[in-house]
Amino acid sequence: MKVDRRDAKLALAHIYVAFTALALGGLAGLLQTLVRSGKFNLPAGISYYTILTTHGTLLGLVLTTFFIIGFQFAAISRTAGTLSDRVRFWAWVGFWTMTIGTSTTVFYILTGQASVLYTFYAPLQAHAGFYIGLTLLVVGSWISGFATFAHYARWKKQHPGQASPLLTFMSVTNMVLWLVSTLGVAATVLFQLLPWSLGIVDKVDVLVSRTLFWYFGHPLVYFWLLPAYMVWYVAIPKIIGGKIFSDSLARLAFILFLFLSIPVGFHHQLLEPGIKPFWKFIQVFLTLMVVVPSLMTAFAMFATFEAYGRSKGATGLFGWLRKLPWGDARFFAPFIGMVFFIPAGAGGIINASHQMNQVVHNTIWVTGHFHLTVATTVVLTFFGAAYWLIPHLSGRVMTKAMNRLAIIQTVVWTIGMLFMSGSMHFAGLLGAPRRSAFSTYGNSPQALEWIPYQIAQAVGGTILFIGIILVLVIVVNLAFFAPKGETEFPVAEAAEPQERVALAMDNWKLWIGITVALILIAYTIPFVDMIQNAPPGSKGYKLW
Ligand code: HAS
Ligand code: CU
Repeated sequence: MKVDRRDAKLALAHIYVAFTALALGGLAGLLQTLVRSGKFNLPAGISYYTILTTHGTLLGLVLTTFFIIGFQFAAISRTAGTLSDRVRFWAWVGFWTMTIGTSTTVFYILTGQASVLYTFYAPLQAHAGFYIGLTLLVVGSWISGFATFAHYARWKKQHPGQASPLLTFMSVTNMVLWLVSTLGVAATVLFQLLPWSLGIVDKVDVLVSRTLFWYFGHPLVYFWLLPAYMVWYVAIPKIIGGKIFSDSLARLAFILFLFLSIPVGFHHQLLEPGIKPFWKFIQVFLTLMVVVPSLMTAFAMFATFEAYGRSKGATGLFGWLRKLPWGDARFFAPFIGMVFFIPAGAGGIINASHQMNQVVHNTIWVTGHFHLTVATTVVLTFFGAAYWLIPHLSGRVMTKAMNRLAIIQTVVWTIGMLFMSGSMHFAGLLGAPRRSAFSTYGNSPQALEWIPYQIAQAVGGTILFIGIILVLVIVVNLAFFAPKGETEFPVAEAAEPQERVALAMDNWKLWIGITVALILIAYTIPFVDMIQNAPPGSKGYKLW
């Protein structure tokens, strides 16, 4: 099926911004690992924290949000029909709002006025322009969210009694998750951080602002993960020539993410005072529940691969592995992402276990954890998707040479990340802090133990930077230079379509109702506690 040119342009615009962010953010990442190796100093008095904020914001918040929204517009256009002119118009308004917001934020970061890292924890205080830019980024994404809902509503109206297409259902779920969770970050920015940075108030309640941040910060990581799961559930089976193991299981997993992603933010605050252990316990329990839909996904992936392999005559426990299309980068890159998610998820469960969190919290172990989850599982899946999505949108085809380069890119990424994330995990267990520049802490024996691992991180970071250059070469080729032709947006069929179950799952009132109820249970009492027992608040600090 040919894509509508106007929809293609919309999705491509998002993807161009995403990969521009990858280029700049990746360079910042390289510089950071070099600084932390102790062998390199930044020129011209540039602060390590400026570079760290650039890296985290551009890759964690900009690359992801733009790629995801671009991908989802392409996905709903592919599965629920060409966008209406009105939806497309609002989608462009969302795009430009996000882009202006991003440019504003990046300006204040690069000019050294907002070195507050991507989590912008109070009492670190950035220039107001940083928060205003972020607000525009979020507001723009809301506009895109409502454009997505409008497209879905139109499809439902035109197809009474039919279940929504799976990818459209998934995109809607992800945008509902995003809308409900960004309310937290919008609240802290608009009511706390912005007035405080403008000097309208001079004190900020740190615990309240961090709590509102993590109300958003955890679902944020699932907002990144769910589009990767869309690729795994829907595109990968088609690419290998198989079927979706179960359409209903996939929908159920997504709904469980909607329920359980938000009421778990305290697992980032386990070591913060001011929250009663009981509420931390409740949220840790819910965190362990949100592991379930990922385990369901693992099960479904294994089932898809095995069913396909056996249909091709594979025998034995792992015979199906040999039947998979290893030479196809559209499969290989996401598959490596899946393999990495096994240790990454195990690390997450360690983090969530209260007692073990005391060992790893605020150490570079956590940085290792999220370089496996988001910077490998999610990002390799996005790269794998880009290898068909970009030519699909640009009206071109990927050549054999580019496919080979993409396989090499995946291998380079794997090696780089094994070095970098591996040594982060080890150094974290030895107590090396995260979020800090190079220091030997007065040649303390413990700090000297970390240095070999920091050098290994710089080796990994350098290899990863080569990986970034390779993927940028491929992306530019696919967008502008590859031979003209048609590339499909792969959408697999379900092995056993269950239309009635799927239709019953288009029940948004119930899903949003349960989501809100769980949030109220997990947050109301501890939040009221925080407000009632609030300390006097803190003035702002600029420590860089
Ligand atoms: Fe996390 C911190 C707990 C998942 C990202 N996490 C972070 C931070 C980020 C992040 C960015 O409880 C740092 C935030 C900051 O700056 O402070 N995380 C979890 C748990 C999970 C989890 C329980 N995290 C993610 C994902 C992320 C992400 C996904 C991004 C995309 N995380 C934590 C906690 C902290 C934390 C604490 C705070 C730490 C602290 O103290 O600060 C779970 O959702 C993980 C479940 C996943 C699985 C894996 C299932 C495996 C699958 C693959 C199947 C493979 C196949 C191929 C089929 C159980 C689906 C196999 C083929 C073969 C041949 C083998
Ligand atoms: Cu989390």
